[in-house]
Amino acid sequence: MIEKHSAGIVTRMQAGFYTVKTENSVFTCQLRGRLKQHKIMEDLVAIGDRVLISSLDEEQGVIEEICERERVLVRMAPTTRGIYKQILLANPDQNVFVFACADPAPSLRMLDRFLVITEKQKIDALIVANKVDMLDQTRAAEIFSPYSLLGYPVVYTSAKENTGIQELRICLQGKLSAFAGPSGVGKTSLLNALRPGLGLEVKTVKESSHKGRHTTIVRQLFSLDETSMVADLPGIRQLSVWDVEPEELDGYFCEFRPFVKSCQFSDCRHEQEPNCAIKKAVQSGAISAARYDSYLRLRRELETYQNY
Ligand SMILES: Nc1nc2c(ncn2[C@@H]2O[C@H](COP(=O)(O)OP(=O)(O)OP(=O)(O)O)[C@@H](O)[C@H]2O)c(=O)[nH]1
Ligand SMILES: [Mg+2]
Ligand SMILES: [Zn+2]
Repeated sequence: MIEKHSAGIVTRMQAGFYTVKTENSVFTCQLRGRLKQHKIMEDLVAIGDRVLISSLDEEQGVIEEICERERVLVRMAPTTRGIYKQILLANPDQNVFVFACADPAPSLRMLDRFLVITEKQKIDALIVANKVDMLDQTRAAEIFSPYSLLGYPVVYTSAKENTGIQELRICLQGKLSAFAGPSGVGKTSLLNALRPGLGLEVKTVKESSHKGRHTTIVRQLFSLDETSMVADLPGIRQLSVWDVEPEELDGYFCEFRPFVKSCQFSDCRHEQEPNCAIKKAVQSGAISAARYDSYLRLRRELETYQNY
């Protein structure tokens, strides 16, 4: 008997079942037992993974192989049993970090952490400033334009009033993108605006926080057209980075890089050391105080992990 395996991509996962889209069909799959044996502290399969499946019938199959990942959007997730490597999306071409201009107020510290992850993994980043209808344009630009100056593209949108949607659509074309960000910023609403008729559930920030849970709870990939796919991810409350050493952190704050080599000490932590070029750059305004603060906080957090 010839075993017939077909290639596909994981588009959804829930409670041990994976939806796999092959060239001509869609299968609900479970994981072959032997694949479950290793790596208990990380996701074995993630959406975006390319897999080989064998079909049991027209609709059901078994995942036999997981192809090596080119890139990952990954975070360190706190669990009661310790730290866990959570793969938010496998093989993204681009990470889209969605924040609201207001309601909830943008957490730039979280954005800075997302940017560290994307720099470490060498994945292109796009920042979406949604809910522009809630703030005047000048104020929105004050918040987000420092990131354009750092070289990260920013798109201003309102899912509610349909502004900036076409511009965003163009940025997503031909790519597999992750929509990541806090809860309630409008990730799912943007998807609904990008693909009218999708009709995904959204809830007001109040409704969802009353229930103490997020509206989107399943990670899932959606096609916008033949070549463009977006992963709608559940909102993130707190973001910790995976596999970043404290010593390498300054390399992932892109505007720090040109200064780092001018510090007196090669292992400068940019905190209390004399003749620190980073601190001088903060004083002169070449590096913003907010970004420096994000760096310091994350650096201290990473140093505490080292003691585990
Ligand atoms: N004023 C305004 N409200 C918006 C906009 N986009 C989304 N909302 C509202 O914000 C709330 C949250 O939207 P969602 O799309 O569910 O947010 P989400 O980021 O997907 O949230 P999670 O799934 O919990 O991560 C809903 O009440 C939306 O109607 C916008 O551009 N302007
Ligand atoms: Mg959502
Ligand atoms: Zn220094």
